[in-house]
Amino acid sequence: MALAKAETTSSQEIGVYPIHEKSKKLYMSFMYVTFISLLIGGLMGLLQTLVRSGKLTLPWGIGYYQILTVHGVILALVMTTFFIIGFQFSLMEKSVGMSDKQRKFGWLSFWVMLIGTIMAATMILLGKASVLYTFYAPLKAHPVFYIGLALVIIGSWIAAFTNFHQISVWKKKHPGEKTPLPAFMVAINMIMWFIATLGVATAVLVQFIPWSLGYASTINVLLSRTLFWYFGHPLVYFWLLPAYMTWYVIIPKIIGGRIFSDALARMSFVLLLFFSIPVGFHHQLTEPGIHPTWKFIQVALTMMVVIPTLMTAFSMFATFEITGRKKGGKGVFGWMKKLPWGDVRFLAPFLGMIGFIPGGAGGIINASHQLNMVVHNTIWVTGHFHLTVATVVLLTFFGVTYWLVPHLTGRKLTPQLNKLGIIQSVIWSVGMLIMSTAMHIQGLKGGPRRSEFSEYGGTAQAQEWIGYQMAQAVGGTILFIAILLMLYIFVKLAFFAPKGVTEYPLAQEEPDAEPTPAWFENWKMWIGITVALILFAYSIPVFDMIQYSPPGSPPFSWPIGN
Ligand code: HAS
Repeated sequence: MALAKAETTSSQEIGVYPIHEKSKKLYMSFMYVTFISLLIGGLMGLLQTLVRSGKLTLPWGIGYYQILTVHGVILALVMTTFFIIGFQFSLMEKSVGMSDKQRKFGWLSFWVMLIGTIMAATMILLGKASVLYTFYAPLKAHPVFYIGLALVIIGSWIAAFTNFHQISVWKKKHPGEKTPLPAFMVAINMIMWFIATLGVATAVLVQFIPWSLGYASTINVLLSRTLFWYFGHPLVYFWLLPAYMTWYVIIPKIIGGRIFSDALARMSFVLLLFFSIPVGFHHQLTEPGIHPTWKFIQVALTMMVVIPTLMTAFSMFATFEITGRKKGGKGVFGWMKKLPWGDVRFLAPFLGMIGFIPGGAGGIINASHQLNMVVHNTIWVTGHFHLTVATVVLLTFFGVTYWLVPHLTGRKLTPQLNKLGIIQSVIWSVGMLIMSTAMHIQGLKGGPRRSEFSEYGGTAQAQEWIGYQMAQAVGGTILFIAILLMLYIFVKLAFFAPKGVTEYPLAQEEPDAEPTPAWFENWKMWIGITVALILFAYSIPVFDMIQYSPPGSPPFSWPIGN
């Protein structure tokens, strides 16, 4: 059928391709690494809260910063990236298909990332890279740590370009059609990821590796941190966007509804692409050497990134209400009763959405320059990101696990496992509520982040913090119980649950949906605007950092002399 020039087909069947048996092994491999990482990282989290409560001293000379680095790197960088790439590959295969050759590249990306992870993790465990996940200069790690991280990035690029290839092959076979929504979303996330990782890859290859090998005696600290945060903020959206994919295209199907608006979903993803990258300075508001005008500009752009998130919240409410009313819900809130509260595939992500209300509000506080002066480098920030990544994102990923893993292993989520999942989600939420509330309050009282237990010479202010640190240990312990429960459910779904067919729940558009404008397929325009915004926000300050840099720093390592 010929298409009108200004618009593409409105209604399109999504998810028509089956997932090949060979692909299932690949995606499960990503899931195994994810859940092993959850166990290791979670255990380190528990140890940290216990150490900070003053009730535990680490044995065998293990350092606090060593376990903090394992915790951050394994959970924030490894677990998330493996889950996201595995999940995104599955979305891509369902919506645009995957060839044997593309699958081989999928495996290549997996192995490159895994080898990189093992290299970095070994150095951290040997105590040669206690530099935390932000690896701020002038703290220096062993060169193998940086090379390992570079491999993880390269592996993820292989995945990104495989995804782009999948779309381009599909588009050749479907001229004039819009890219299926899940594939469109994956493409946006991977374009953002590729552009963002260019920053951290530059820092690692040009600054850190030569410096750690001794080829360069000093490092430009401000530039390295800026390149890190150029990547570090889009990193948090790289975590969030797969959660949004789930909210937009999976949740409607699970609750028995349809996608609220294909065009709105695409628009929010495009806006997230624009505004996720040129905002890294909101992590560096206290950093000297960056002119306040550029900080102001990047803070203004940060506030813009809130818009697509609020569009997402609006879309979720609309999906819930429309579906609830179609099912007979009456009155102002009667539709809420019609939502499937007993289905863990819905409940876990929903609890994540609730967590985003305080988590997002905290983000806006962080981004407000004056308020940032109060909370920066306090444990408030740790509370913020445990609400966002460890609640919003992770509970959504758990929600995905309940159907994706049995779909891939040919098993079924039994009513008992569903019930256990509900218990898990509630325990997780309670643990996180206790831990992150205590972190937020302690942060407002000046409690620092990234710090071991100390009474700071008996000062009254530090005494005030101890109660909150105890509460964090209670929350951390509850969270660890939830992790063990999640691992039990994962193992059951992977190996022991009864055999059967589990649906891959992809929602469809409303049959009479408004057509999605054709210009959404204008990738050159989206990438062009993104690059223009980045050049605007970063060119002059980065030029200044290079041109007027203070003398660089020699390396420091922890423990001293390491
Ligand atoms: Fe952040 C620090 C600002 C979102 C993660 N952030 C961090 C760090 C991490 C992180 C890991 O401006 C620490 C980095 C480090 O180690 O130093 N953040 C923001 C802002 C947002 C934001 C403005 N952050 C996130 C997300 C993350 C994340 C998402 C992970 C996934 N963040 C900052 C700043 C700092 C920072 C500063 C630096 C602080 C410092 O000084 O160091 C925004 O994107 C937030 C917008 C969100 C909303 C919420 C919308 C609500 C929704 C839920 C709807 C609910 C429904 C259900 C539909 C406005 C979508 C309701 C149903 C019912 C029935 C009620």
